[in-house]
Amino acid sequence: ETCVIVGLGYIGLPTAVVAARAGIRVVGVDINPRIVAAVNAGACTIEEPGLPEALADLVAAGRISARSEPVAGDVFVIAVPTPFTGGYKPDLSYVAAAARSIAPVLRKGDLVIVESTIPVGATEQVARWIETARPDLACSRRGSARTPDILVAHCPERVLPGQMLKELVENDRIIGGVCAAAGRAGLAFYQSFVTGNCFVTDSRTAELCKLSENSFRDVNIAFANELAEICGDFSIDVWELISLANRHPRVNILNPGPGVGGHCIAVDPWFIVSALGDQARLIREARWINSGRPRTVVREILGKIAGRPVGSIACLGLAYKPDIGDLRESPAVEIVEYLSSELELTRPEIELLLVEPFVDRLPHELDGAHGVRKVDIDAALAADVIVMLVDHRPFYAIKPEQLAGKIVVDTRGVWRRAAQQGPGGQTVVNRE
Ligand code: SAJ
Repeated sequence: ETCVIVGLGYIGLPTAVVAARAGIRVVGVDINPRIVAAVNAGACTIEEPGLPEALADLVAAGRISARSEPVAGDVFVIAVPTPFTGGYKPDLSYVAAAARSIAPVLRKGDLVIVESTIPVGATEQVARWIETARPDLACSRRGSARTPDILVAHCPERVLPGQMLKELVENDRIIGGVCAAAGRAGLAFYQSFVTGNCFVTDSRTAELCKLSENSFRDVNIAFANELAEICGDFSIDVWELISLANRHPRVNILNPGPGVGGHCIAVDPWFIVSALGDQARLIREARWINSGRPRTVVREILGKIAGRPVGSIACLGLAYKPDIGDLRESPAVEIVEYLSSELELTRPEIELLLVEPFVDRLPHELDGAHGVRKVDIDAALAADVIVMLVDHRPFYAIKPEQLAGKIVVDTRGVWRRAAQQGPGGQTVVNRE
């Protein structure tokens, strides 16, 4: 069996590895010739633990190869980005281009799976795009009981960056066929390398299922962020509040923070809101709350330094979440951008010291930003103001004593959470 994976990015490349490990012959396709050349040389182009070694072995063994144009195969997996355009509408142009690029090589009986996150109805649209390009082949039709020439299904990825190789195999999968036969074919494909349970449904349910999962997380993080803002006004410590509320057996409040980053949770809810905003009021509001967090953090920093002599501000962390070097849609980067432009206008003498142990150089968003400089943890600790933006493991080594006399803005509650475990935290009255 040959599987052609279109898009060798964050999902396509690790999927190629787990499929190849299961004995499937994998041909990866990418429009970027640099990625094609790198993969064929066994070099990994994305950051993910365990991936470089696994990829190098499988390429050397001839089980994965890459090219710029699709070739004939049995299963085609589309794993290209679906960004959003200006009006928060999903941009399906990469998915459309991928569908059209495989159309010429499709043969009767082939299965086409869209893994990219897409709005409701888009898998049916993929079937129509293929049919327009190949009028000689009948594609899956919604609700049809007949087995078409080309089977089209949606199987959203749901892996957590940092744990992809494990989660791609162990997580349960939802397989949505445009028609029933496509669902059955998709099931057989995923069962060949997934050890988690595979559930078959229709393509629309699978599409909304993926969007709902990430919206669920976004709404819950927004709840925590809203509590943080309420607590600020009442002078209550939100971390203590949440840890106490979570002592209730049916309450599990997430962590507030500087905002929600990454390429999924901050994007996918818009795919629902842009289609049906009037029905998706809670999801829309959560998005506004979370995307407003970086500005709130900058206001807090500016408020704390107002009228005080400050030479430098250290920002700890730039990644979108702990212990990885992924800066996509990172609220920490956004905070540094805002802060640097505010300081340029009002306090141009203040230097911004940026610490990010998981990347070698600053992201291009910060090219030319006023007063910024990348430093290590020790140099950062000399700053007058310390802003904790990402709770990377190396930052936990910083002791509260090292912060004495400094202005501290801790958006992740790192030092607050540590303090709660020691004296001065909550009083536990043991009734036994
Ligand atoms: N965050 C908080 N507070 C929390 C938890 C997270 O502020 O209590 C922030 C993080 O700091 C980060 C953002 O939310 O900026 C998102 O991080 P995450 O770890 O929650 O999720 P992602 O974006 O890395 O991956 C998500 C996952 N989806 C869910 O957990 C429902 C993953 O399973 C999906 O595969 C992935 O999106 C995706 O590709 O859609």
